[in-house]
Amino acid sequence: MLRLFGHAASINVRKVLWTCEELGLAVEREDWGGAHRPTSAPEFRALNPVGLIPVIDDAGEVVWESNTIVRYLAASRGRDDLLPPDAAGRARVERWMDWQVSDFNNSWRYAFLALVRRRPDYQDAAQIERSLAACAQMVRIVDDVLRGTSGYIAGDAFTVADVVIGLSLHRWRSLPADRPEFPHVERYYRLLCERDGFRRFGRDGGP
Ligand SMILES: N[C@@H](CCC(=O)N[C@@H](CS)C(=O)NCC(=O)O)C(=O)O
Repeated sequence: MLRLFGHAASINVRKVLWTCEELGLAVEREDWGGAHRPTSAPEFRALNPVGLIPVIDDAGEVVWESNTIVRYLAASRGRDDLLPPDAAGRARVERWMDWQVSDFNNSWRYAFLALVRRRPDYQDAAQIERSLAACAQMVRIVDDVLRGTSGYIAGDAFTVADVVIGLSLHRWRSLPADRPEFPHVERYYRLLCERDGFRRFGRDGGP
């Protein structure tokens, strides 16, 4: 069975769990990272030299980096609907995934650690405001794009890009702060809520 290393409060672990749900894959998860077993342990470093969760072991194939894992799972199971096999189709999906893991994630990080995780080392009011403003700017971009699609972030059909963008939007919506309203994002969120995987690992899976 597919093994997944990482605790389930992590947004990056939940990307993998949601993808497994889309694929109908059984997964055996072990708690690592956060308050669980430390990722500095030598047996964890042997799996992932950069010491971050999630990591998977798929019958001996070890993969780390959440978006890479998501792509690997879709491609290895032949799910061309979730990740097109041609270069142009892939690029239309992957660009959103790269943007999510870099710009979008980094925008909400400070505010999330301050306001949701309540980390004492993340309580600088000016940085919280900057983070909220930067994140709103990212969500506005998504809203503008969704206005022009009839469904999902990369077009008319659900793809793995929606897994990672959907979870980031969920995090944005969980920030206890004044947030601008984005009607197309709200419509998209309701659409994602029709999927078991998003309900389990997004909407009901914690902030
Ligand atoms: N770019 C990496 C980021 C992974 C990451 O930051 N993981 C965090 C949890 S979300 C982590 O391992 N933190 C250390 C820990 O939990 O002990 C990915 O997408 O997989």
